Amino acid sequence: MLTFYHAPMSRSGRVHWLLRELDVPFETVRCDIPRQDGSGARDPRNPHPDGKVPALAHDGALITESAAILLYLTDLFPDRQLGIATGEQGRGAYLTWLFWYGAVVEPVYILDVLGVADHPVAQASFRGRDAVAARLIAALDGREWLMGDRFTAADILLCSPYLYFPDATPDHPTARDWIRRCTAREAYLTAMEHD
Ligand SMILES: N[C@@H](CCC(=O)N[C@@H](CS)C(=O)NCC(=O)O)C(=O)O
Repeated sequence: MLTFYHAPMSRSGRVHWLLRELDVPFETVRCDIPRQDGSGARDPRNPHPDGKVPALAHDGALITESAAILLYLTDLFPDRQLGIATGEQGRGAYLTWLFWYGAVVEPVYILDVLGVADHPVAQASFRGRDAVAARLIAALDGREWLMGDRFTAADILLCSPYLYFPDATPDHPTARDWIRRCTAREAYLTAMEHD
């Protein structure tokens, strides 16, 4: 059984979306979390070591970190074709998108909000918003999804910051059309409705 620790309107929304895409049985534990406005608190039912969401429990294993959970799930259900399986062409690119998100994209946007994205150390380590946008736009040029013809969890993860912070969306029709395609998916709309 899959147990999903979730707080609506948070990073766990992308795991919720993937679970709906996969269309597999799962149990949801809706967790309270401390929110930026001072509301909320750590939920004792949440097994995440930092009290955060998302977290996923499966067969005695606890998986945390959005990208790790998405990869775990798409590997667990390869028949659903929402990831790129080991041995399949494109596996390297798929892993690259997922890891690039956590290692570069989130830090870039957080540094930007903090107003220090132009610091030479930030630039040397992560580049910046323009580089993130350029890489996405180049990858999507003439393609429907990041992995080409197949919608994958990489699209869920990489489009997620723009769903929460629309103003950060790269100002380019290729990016805007991709986000529109992502948010038109039935599973996304179902997840939103449940939240
Ligand atoms: N890198 C983590 C970040 C998880 C994260 O920061 N989640 C936020 C919700 S958006 C949270 O649970 N915050 C509660 C807290 O900081 O205690 C991931 O992507 O899974």
